[in-house]
Amino acid sequence: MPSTLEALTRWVDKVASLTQPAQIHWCDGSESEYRALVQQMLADGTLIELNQQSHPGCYLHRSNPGDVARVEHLTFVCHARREDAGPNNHWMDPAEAHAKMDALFDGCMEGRTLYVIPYCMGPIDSPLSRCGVEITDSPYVVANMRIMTRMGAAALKRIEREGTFVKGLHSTGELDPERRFIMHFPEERTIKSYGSGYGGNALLGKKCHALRIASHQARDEGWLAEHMLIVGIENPQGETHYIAAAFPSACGKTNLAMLIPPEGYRRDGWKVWTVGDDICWMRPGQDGRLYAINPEAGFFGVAPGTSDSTNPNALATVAHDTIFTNVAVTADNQPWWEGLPGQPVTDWRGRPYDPANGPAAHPNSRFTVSAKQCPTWSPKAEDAQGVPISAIVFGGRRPSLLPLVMEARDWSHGVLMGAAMGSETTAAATGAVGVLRRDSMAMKPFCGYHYGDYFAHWLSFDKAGAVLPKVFHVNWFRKDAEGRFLWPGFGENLRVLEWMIARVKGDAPGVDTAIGILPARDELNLDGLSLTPGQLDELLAVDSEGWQAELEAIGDYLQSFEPRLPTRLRREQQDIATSLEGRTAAASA
Ligand code: TSX
Ligand code: MN
Repeated sequence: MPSTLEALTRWVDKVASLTQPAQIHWCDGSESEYRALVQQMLADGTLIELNQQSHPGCYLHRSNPGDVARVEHLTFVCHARREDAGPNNHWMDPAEAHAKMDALFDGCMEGRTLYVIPYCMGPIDSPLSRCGVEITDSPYVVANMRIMTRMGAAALKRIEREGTFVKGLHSTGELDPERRFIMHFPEERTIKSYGSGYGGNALLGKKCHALRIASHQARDEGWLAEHMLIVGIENPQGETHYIAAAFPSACGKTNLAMLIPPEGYRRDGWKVWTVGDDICWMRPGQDGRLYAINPEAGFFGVAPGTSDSTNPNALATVAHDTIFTNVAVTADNQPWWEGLPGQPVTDWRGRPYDPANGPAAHPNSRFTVSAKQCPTWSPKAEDAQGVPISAIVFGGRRPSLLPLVMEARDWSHGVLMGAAMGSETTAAATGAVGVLRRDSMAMKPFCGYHYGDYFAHWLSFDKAGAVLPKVFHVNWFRKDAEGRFLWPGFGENLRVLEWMIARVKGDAPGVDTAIGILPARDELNLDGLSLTPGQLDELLAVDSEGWQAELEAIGDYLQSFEPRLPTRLRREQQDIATSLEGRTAAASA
């Protein structure tokens, strides 16, 4: 039987004969390799040096202006059977997709270097980790992958030992939006991405591998690959509870992962530990609890809005050794984006800043930085066993109806909460503002198979011997009748997390309602907040009529996953609808 290394070499040879590179470079992940790549990119203009006094080791990359975001309409999941992709994915026949991609890759690396990037998603020695190899012709991708994954010699050794890896092939191509595709072949554990240099489309370890391919592999192997942050909350007694949380975009996941406790909590000894800000892989351990790792080694975060008031930890993290993409720069060549003090002189495209051209930094501009630089980086983040998860949190941007926090009665109710979640669109998103977009478990763009099957997989964790986390839904974005945010959010969210932990420990009775368990008025610590009793009532109210309409809308949404919708989920939705009708009838009787 040929060794894994031979199989890998054969694949590299095959790709090289298709793409015709001038040379092949096997990445070892060393510091010297990284430095040489940076020098080469500075020389050819791919990177621009930033102010090395204020930002040592920081560089700016300006992408092609037409290549600044993920491209969902060009992202495909290629299962043998169309039905397996589900209504939540674009599907293409695998043979057709391979033919289409191989035609694009034909000769595309002529005169360029083909880089072979062995990488490990998760701590090198963790049984929860999985490896991959990305082939790319982009040195920018190599540099980013070195920050975002465990890349190089150690990963290659694990691949040799383990015998399996996800194959990812990427070329920046000619950046023609008409010739750009991100193809996933879950059954072959293969990714082919052409025509984009943007992070989510090109750093194949992240969304493509760790979510789309891994979600499918996780179902086969009995674990979960989720779009969740992981945060540890240490109380004054020194106990740490780990929380995994899923939010749609623009809800502040990175901010929650790096939360700074309010003054009084800090004084009392509360601490927050960051384990991950985007992806969570978890599976049941020997004791029946779910154990989680962050498969990533860095943060690929949105820059605009990151400031000393929203996320001081992130700002400290990116003060050195960071690659910035599509941010603006100041007169003294410091990186700049909307939300920071000071002034931009050059916008993200390299033009003199003119407000008439829109924001100075691209709204999707990013920082790529090693997680080790985060002041609150958890020592447990490198633990091979992962961290035990006490609570799973779902959330969304919901200006009305959804309370600040509610707890699911049991696991299947929790799965319904996750399936029903969504956000109202903000000005930043394309399309209409204030429209509710459902985004089950925040996985709409990332679930590599049929959502109905995915819900069934979630439900399957509720079995004998399981010690499952409690499930919650939060809404930091509730507004009053005048359109003002009711909840201060940010660090103050720790007050809500504290209640969750009290629930986990059996220290808060809560109030049972038709939609779940809510905090009793005196169970939330509001010391030092200027919240009025009326505002608290609004945040924790259950509007029966509003909820009846919501349950009907959830029912319609679930219907779209038939015939694969688990009956348990349908029953859960019907039970709550019935309970609401009963309570409304009782109230008006
Ligand atoms: O990240 C946010 N979080 C989570 C923080 C741990 N944001 C920013 C969202 C965009 C990425 C929030 N915005 C949060 C929040 O909890 N809440 C809000 C809404 C809000 C905005 C401003 C204020 C209060 C609430 N107050 C003042 O500006 C003074
Ligand atoms: Mn994400």
